[in-house]
Amino acid sequence: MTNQLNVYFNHDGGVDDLVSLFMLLQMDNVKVTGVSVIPADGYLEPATDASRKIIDRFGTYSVEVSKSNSRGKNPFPAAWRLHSFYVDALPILNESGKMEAPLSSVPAHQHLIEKVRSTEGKTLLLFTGPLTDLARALDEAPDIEEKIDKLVWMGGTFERGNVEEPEHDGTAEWNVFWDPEAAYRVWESGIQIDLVALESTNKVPLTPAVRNRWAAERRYEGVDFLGNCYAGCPPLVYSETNSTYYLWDVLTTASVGREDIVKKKTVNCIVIPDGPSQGRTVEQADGRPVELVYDTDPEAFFTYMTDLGKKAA
Ligand code: AGV
Ligand code: CA
Repeated sequence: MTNQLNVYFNHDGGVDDLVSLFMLLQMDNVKVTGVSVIPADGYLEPATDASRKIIDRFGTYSVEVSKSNSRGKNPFPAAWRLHSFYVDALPILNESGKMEAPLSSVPAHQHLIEKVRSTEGKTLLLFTGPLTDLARALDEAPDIEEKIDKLVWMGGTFERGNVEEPEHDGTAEWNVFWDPEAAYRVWESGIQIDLVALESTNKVPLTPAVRNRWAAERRYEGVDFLGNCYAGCPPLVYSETNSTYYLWDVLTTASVGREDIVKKKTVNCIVIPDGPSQGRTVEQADGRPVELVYDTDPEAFFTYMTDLGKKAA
């Protein structure tokens, strides 16, 4: 296949992280060069195993998976992290009784360095959890910067945050909050950043209507898989709660395969590394530029997602 984008994917084991992996593997214009798992919004073992099983069941080529040994500053609620066990246990991922996708012997940040260096041409980095492994990779191997096409990251917001924790003022998005210093470090690099912030992901909540759409087409095994994954997540019905699920990471991943479904604008901003607003992204004239993904077309997005689900065999 010509014109394929090399994509290295680091995720943190949430339902939408694992669904993102499933989607990436269906994209004709993407070649996944490696996957790594950081135990932020999930637990390391089930999130790694689920990743390998998704590659085995729905991928068409071999992809190596690496475990991160990074730890964050502000842990995710256990109730959210437990979703990783649920996806890992889905019967469709366990039918073969085998796990064949190779497991790397090096931790995620070194795996990233290894894959970026050994891949011909540039690599796009897709991150749907905190940036800890990238910050560590840049500290250890600054040379990789020139081989990175750009970073597409689900993180940040310039509106209301989604962190509701004691000792925090609620202005941050969780992936920044888990390790604010890592985001601060990446902001100091010269890498182009596409920031898929809450501004756009707020437009793609999980709703009963979306679920019904997948249910109606569950005769496709890939669409049935999507429905089953999201069966464990609370949808948006009356009003938002702290557990309401959005398709945060899936929108981020879809923006890699189909740039036309999102709108971007350049924003100069900084990351607050500590204190009660830690993890907040703030617009500032002398801050570093990022491409803020501030809007999407939800209908085009859900159609693209479901079509990829139909494609999976
Ligand atoms: O802030 C969004 C990030 C995304 O990478 N994660 C979930 C997505 O994988 C954290 C998060 C915020 N609210 C949540 C989250 C919720 N209600 N349930 C689970 N995770
Ligand atoms: Ca995530």
